[in-house]
Amino acid sequence: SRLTPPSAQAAEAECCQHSNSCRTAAVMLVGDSGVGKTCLLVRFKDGAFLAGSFISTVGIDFRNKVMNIDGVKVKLQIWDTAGQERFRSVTHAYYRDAHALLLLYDVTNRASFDNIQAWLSEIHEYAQQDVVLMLLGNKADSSHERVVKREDVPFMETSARSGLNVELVFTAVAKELKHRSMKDPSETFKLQEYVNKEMRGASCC
Ligand SMILES: Nc1nc2c(ncn2[C@@H]2O[C@H](COP(=O)(O)OP(=O)(O)O)[C@@H](O)[C@H]2O)c(=O)[nH]1
Ligand SMILES: [Mg+2]
Repeated sequence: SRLTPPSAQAAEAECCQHSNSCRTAAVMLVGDSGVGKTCLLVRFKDGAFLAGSFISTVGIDFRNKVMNIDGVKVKLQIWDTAGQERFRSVTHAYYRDAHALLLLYDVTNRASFDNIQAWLSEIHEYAQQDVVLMLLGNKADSSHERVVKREDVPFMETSARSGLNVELVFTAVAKELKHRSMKDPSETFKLQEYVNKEMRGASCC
Protein backbone atom coordinates (compact mmCIF):
# COMPACT_ATOMS: atom_id res chain seq x y z
CA SER A 1 0.00 0.00 0.00
CA ARG A 2 1.18 3.51 -0.81
CA LEU A 3 1.60 6.43 1.53
CA THR A 4 0.39 9.93 0.82
CA PRO A 5 2.55 12.84 1.95
CA PRO A 6 1.46 14.33 5.27
CA SER A 7 -0.86 17.24 4.76
CA ALA A 8 -3.45 18.77 7.00
CA GLN A 9 -5.48 19.75 3.97
CA ALA A 10 -5.44 16.23 2.62
CA ALA A 11 -7.37 15.12 5.66
CA GLU A 12 -10.13 17.55 4.84
CA ALA A 13 -10.51 16.32 1.29
CA GLU A 14 -12.71 13.36 0.62
CA CYS A 15 -10.98 10.15 -0.29
CA CYS A 16 -10.72 9.65 -4.01
CA GLN A 17 -12.99 6.80 -4.89
CA HIS A 18 -10.29 4.69 -6.42
CA SER A 19 -7.29 5.86 -4.47
CA ASN A 20 -5.47 3.08 -2.69
CA SER A 21 -3.73 5.64 -0.51
CA CYS A 22 -6.99 6.15 1.29
CA ARG A 23 -8.55 3.61 3.55
CA THR A 24 -12.20 3.40 4.40
CA ALA A 25 -13.22 1.87 7.68
CA ALA A 26 -16.66 1.25 9.12
CA VAL A 27 -17.03 2.20 12.78
CA MET A 28 -20.25 1.36 14.57
CA LEU A 29 -21.58 2.95 17.75
CA VAL A 30 -23.52 0.56 19.96
CA GLY A 31 -24.91 0.60 23.47
CA ASP A 32 -28.15 1.22 25.31
CA SER A 33 -30.51 3.98 24.32
CA GLY A 34 -29.65 7.31 25.93
CA VAL A 35 -25.95 6.65 26.59
CA GLY A 36 -24.97 9.39 24.12
CA LYS A 37 -24.10 7.62 20.86
CA THR A 38 -25.67 10.26 18.63
CA CYS A 39 -24.19 13.09 20.70
CA LEU A 40 -20.72 11.53 20.50
CA LEU A 41 -20.99 11.30 16.73
CA VAL A 42 -22.27 14.88 16.43
CA ARG A 43 -19.50 16.13 18.75
CA PHE A 44 -16.85 14.38 16.68
CA LYS A 45 -18.27 15.37 13.30
CA ASP A 46 -19.46 18.91 14.01
CA GLY A 47 -17.69 19.85 17.25
CA ALA A 48 -20.96 20.67 18.97
CA PHE A 49 -23.05 19.26 21.76
CA LEU A 50 -26.73 18.72 21.24
CA ALA A 51 -28.56 18.77 24.54
CA GLY A 52 -32.10 17.55 24.87
CA SER A 53 -34.14 14.81 23.38
CA PHE A 54 -34.93 16.26 19.95
CA ILE A 55 -32.05 14.37 18.38
CA SER A 56 -33.55 10.92 18.79
CA THR A 57 -32.29 9.02 15.80
CA VAL A 58 -34.51 6.91 13.63
CA GLY A 59 -33.18 3.63 12.30
CA ILE A 60 -29.53 3.60 11.39
CA ASP A 61 -27.59 6.62 10.24
CA PHE A 62 -24.00 7.26 9.28
CA ARG A 63 -21.53 10.11 8.90
CA ASN A 64 -18.21 10.12 7.07
CA LYS A 65 -15.13 11.80 8.39
CA VAL A 66 -11.70 11.69 6.83
CA MET A 67 -8.78 11.69 9.26
CA ASN A 68 -5.12 12.16 8.44
CA ILE A 69 -3.22 9.51 10.35
CA ASP A 70 0.53 10.00 10.00
CA GLY A 71 0.08 11.06 6.40
CA VAL A 72 -2.42 8.40 5.47
CA LYS A 73 -6.02 9.33 4.86
CA VAL A 74 -8.40 7.14 6.76
CA LYS A 75 -12.02 7.66 5.93
CA LEU A 76 -14.18 6.64 8.85
CA GLN A 77 -17.73 5.77 8.02
CA ILE A 78 -19.39 6.00 11.41
CA TRP A 79 -22.67 4.18 11.91
CA ASP A 80 -25.03 5.33 14.60
CA THR A 81 -27.49 2.67 15.65
CA ALA A 82 -30.86 3.74 17.00
CA GLY A 83 -34.50 2.94 17.37
CA GLN A 84 -35.17 0.07 19.70
CA GLU A 85 -31.59 -0.30 20.90
CA ARG A 86 -32.16 -3.68 22.40
CA PHE A 87 -29.99 -6.71 22.07
CA ARG A 88 -30.39 -8.40 18.74
CA SER A 89 -32.15 -5.43 17.23
CA VAL A 90 -29.04 -4.20 15.47
CA THR A 91 -28.93 -5.86 12.10
CA HIS A 92 -26.32 -8.55 12.23
CA ALA A 93 -25.05 -7.57 8.82
CA TYR A 94 -23.90 -4.27 10.29
CA TYR A 95 -21.86 -6.08 12.90
CA ARG A 96 -20.20 -8.20 10.25
CA ASP A 97 -19.24 -5.18 8.17
CA ALA A 98 -17.84 -3.16 11.07
CA HIS A 99 -14.07 -2.75 11.33
CA ALA A 100 -14.41 -1.12 14.72
CA LEU A 101 -17.10 -1.07 17.38
CA LEU A 102 -17.46 1.62 20.00
CA LEU A 103 -19.51 0.24 22.86
CA LEU A 104 -20.88 3.02 25.03
CA TYR A 105 -22.39 3.10 28.45
CA ASP A 106 -23.38 6.07 30.57
CA VAL A 107 -21.15 6.48 33.66
CA THR A 108 -24.16 7.81 35.56
CA ASN A 109 -26.45 4.95 34.60
CA ARG A 110 -25.86 1.63 36.31
CA ALA A 111 -28.24 -0.30 34.02
CA SER A 112 -26.38 0.82 30.91
CA PHE A 113 -23.20 -0.54 32.46
CA ASP A 114 -24.78 -3.83 33.53
CA ASN A 115 -25.93 -4.35 29.95
CA ILE A 116 -22.33 -4.22 28.66
CA GLN A 117 -22.00 -7.96 29.19
CA ALA A 118 -24.97 -8.67 26.96
CA TRP A 119 -23.65 -6.30 24.33
CA LEU A 120 -20.28 -8.05 24.46
CA SER A 121 -21.95 -11.44 23.93
CA GLU A 122 -23.78 -10.04 20.95
CA ILE A 123 -20.56 -8.59 19.57
CA HIS A 124 -18.72 -11.85 20.17
CA GLU A 125 -21.38 -13.70 18.25
CA TYR A 126 -21.83 -11.45 15.25
CA ALA A 127 -18.84 -9.17 14.78
CA GLN A 128 -15.62 -10.03 12.98
CA GLN A 129 -13.20 -11.78 15.27
CA ASP A 130 -10.50 -9.13 14.78
CA VAL A 131 -12.85 -6.16 15.15
CA VAL A 132 -11.32 -3.17 16.96
CA LEU A 133 -13.37 -2.82 20.11
CA MET A 134 -13.42 0.05 22.58
CA LEU A 135 -15.55 0.49 25.65
CA LEU A 136 -16.46 4.11 26.30
CA GLY A 137 -17.82 5.43 29.58
CA ASN A 138 -19.63 8.49 28.28
CA LYS A 139 -20.99 11.53 30.19
CA ALA A 140 -17.69 11.78 32.07
CA ASP A 141 -18.48 15.47 32.59
CA SER A 142 -21.01 14.36 35.16
CA SER A 143 -20.06 14.57 38.82
CA HIS A 144 -22.08 11.43 39.63
CA GLU A 145 -20.36 8.51 41.26
CA ARG A 146 -18.77 6.23 38.68
CA VAL A 147 -19.93 2.71 38.03
CA VAL A 148 -17.10 0.18 37.96
CA LYS A 149 -14.78 0.18 34.98
CA ARG A 150 -13.77 -2.86 33.01
CA GLU A 151 -10.17 -3.38 32.10
CA ASP A 152 -10.33 -6.36 29.72
CA VAL A 153 -11.42 -4.25 26.76
CA PRO A 154 -9.66 -1.01 25.75
CA PHE A 155 -11.48 1.57 27.79
CA MET A 156 -11.72 5.28 28.33
CA GLU A 157 -14.14 7.88 29.55
CA THR A 158 -15.61 10.40 27.13
CA SER A 159 -17.97 13.32 27.16
CA ALA A 160 -19.99 14.36 24.14
CA ARG A 161 -20.88 17.42 26.18
CA SER A 162 -17.40 18.74 26.96
CA GLY A 163 -15.67 16.98 24.09
CA LEU A 164 -13.40 15.08 26.48
CA ASN A 165 -11.40 12.39 24.62
CA VAL A 166 -13.83 12.36 21.67
CA GLU A 167 -11.22 13.16 19.02
CA LEU A 168 -8.89 10.67 20.69
CA VAL A 169 -11.39 7.80 20.40
CA PHE A 170 -11.59 8.11 16.65
CA THR A 171 -7.90 8.88 16.21
CA ALA A 172 -7.02 5.74 18.16
CA VAL A 173 -9.39 3.60 16.11
CA ALA A 174 -8.15 5.09 12.85
CA LYS A 175 -4.53 4.56 13.91
CA GLU A 176 -5.19 0.94 14.79
CA LEU A 177 -6.96 0.29 11.49
CA LYS A 178 -4.30 2.11 9.52
CA HIS A 179 -1.53 0.08 11.17
CA ARG A 180 -3.35 -3.13 10.38
CA SER A 181 -3.90 -2.18 6.78
CA MET A 182 -0.21 -1.35 6.32
CA LYS A 183 0.61 -4.90 7.36
CA ASP A 184 4.06 -3.80 8.42
CA PRO A 185 5.15 -6.09 11.26
CA SER A 186 7.89 -3.68 12.30
CA GLU A 187 5.23 -1.15 13.16
CA THR A 188 3.27 -2.14 16.20
CA PHE A 189 0.46 -0.16 17.69
CA LYS A 190 -1.01 -0.79 21.11
CA LEU A 191 -4.42 0.77 21.32
CA GLN A 192 -4.75 0.83 25.10
CA GLU A 193 -1.20 2.10 25.61
CA TYR A 194 -1.87 4.87 23.13
CA VAL A 195 -5.10 5.99 24.77
CA ASN A 196 -3.57 5.73 28.25
CA LYS A 197 -0.83 8.08 27.14
CA GLU A 198 -3.12 10.54 25.38
CA MET A 199 -6.34 10.57 27.37
CA ARG A 200 -7.38 13.22 29.81
CA GLY A 201 -9.16 12.60 33.06
CA ALA A 202 -12.70 13.79 33.63
CA SER A 203 -11.49 16.29 36.21
CA CYS A 204 -8.99 17.73 33.78
CA CYS A 205 -9.54 21.28 32.25
N1 LIG B 1 -24.04 15.35 30.54
C1 LIG B 1 -23.95 14.71 29.37
N2 LIG B 1 -25.07 14.40 28.68
C2 LIG B 1 -24.94 13.75 27.52
C3 LIG B 1 -23.67 13.38 26.99
N3 LIG B 1 -23.87 12.74 25.82
C4 LIG B 1 -25.21 12.71 25.63
N4 LIG B 1 -25.86 13.33 26.65
C5 LIG B 1 -27.33 13.48 26.79
O1 LIG B 1 -27.90 12.19 26.91
C6 LIG B 1 -29.13 12.12 26.20
C7 LIG B 1 -29.07 10.97 25.19
O2 LIG B 1 -28.09 11.26 24.21
P1 LIG B 1 -28.16 10.57 22.76
O3 LIG B 1 -26.93 10.95 22.02
O4 LIG B 1 -29.46 10.85 22.11
O5 LIG B 1 -28.10 9.02 23.18
P2 LIG B 1 -28.26 7.73 22.22
O6 LIG B 1 -29.66 7.24 22.42
O7 LIG B 1 -27.26 6.74 22.71
O8 LIG B 1 -27.99 8.17 20.82
C8 LIG B 1 -29.37 13.49 25.56
O9 LIG B 1 -30.23 14.24 26.38
C9 LIG B 1 -27.98 14.10 25.55
O10 LIG B 1 -28.02 15.49 25.61
C10 LIG B 1 -22.50 13.72 27.74
O11 LIG B 1 -21.35 13.44 27.38
N5 LIG B 1 -22.71 14.38 28.92
MG1 LIG C 1 -29.19 8.09 19.09
